[in-house]
Amino acid sequence: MRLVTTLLAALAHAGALALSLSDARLAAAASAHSSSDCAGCPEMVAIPAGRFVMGAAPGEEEREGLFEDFRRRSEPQHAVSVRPYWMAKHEVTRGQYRAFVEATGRASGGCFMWTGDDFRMDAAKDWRNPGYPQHDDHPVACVSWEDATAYAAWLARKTGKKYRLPSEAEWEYAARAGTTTTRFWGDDANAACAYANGADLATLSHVPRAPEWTYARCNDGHAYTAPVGSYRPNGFGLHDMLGNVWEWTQDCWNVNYIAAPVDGSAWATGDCFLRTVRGGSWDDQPLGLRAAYRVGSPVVIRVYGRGFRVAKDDERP
Ligand SMILES: [Ca+2]
Repeated sequence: MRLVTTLLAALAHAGALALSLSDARLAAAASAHSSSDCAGCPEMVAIPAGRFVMGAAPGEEEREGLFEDFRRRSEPQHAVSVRPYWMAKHEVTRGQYRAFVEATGRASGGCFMWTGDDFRMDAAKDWRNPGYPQHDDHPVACVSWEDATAYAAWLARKTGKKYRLPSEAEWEYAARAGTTTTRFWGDDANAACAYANGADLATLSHVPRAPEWTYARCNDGHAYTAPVGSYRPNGFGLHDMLGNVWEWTQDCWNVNYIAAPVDGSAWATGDCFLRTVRGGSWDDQPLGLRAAYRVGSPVVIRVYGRGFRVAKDDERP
């Protein structure tokens, strides 16, 4: 096992070197191939095919102070090959979600809110009012996996294109954008404020937290959600892959990566009442804003810091 881990670490290092040389080319290619399929549709970025190492590097979870019960869920690291696909440049906004609700009559109602010591359902909250100030250019929150999947299906019907949620592997490949560090900007959680909206000094002044709660020791300017695209993009030209809101993926929940798919497809077996969410949100500690971090959650649950972004099949010849 130690040898395998060492080999994977070496592979990750080699991959970082290879990809760092082509980051500029990849970013240029991505920006040259972004498009939108309709007025009001999400702007989509063409993500090139590639191979990457998925999962947390040995020692990362301990270094980040991840709670014991949550460790080993992003292991073992494993190489994954990904075909070309499209990924939304931004999280789906409240305005985009509103258009979907107005067109389809999609119901909503109730959202899990942080009360200071626990998450509790508040029947009066929903995506229109997640319990904190938002505008239509902020990411939609209080949407379940079922809501997110219905949005993608509506977009597919509307445009004739194959919209869907990203697989978990596609999500992490997009979030890393060729990097092998803990976060796409590096390992330093306290450098987050230029790149991601997480729990920071701004959040600390607005949201009640337990004394042991940690936060980025910088100010990102937003106590709650920020307008999408407020922070620097990653090497693929994608914004907010970490922070702002958690993002649903297609995959059924599995408690670790033993026997995980290695072709970039979604994991269709496991506990499919739970699906994987990624990226962390505006109220998450730095340990939650990591490329490798993953959580499973019931498909029907709406949470005040959780939204999504869409992906699309690449049907270009
Ligand atoms: Ca913040």
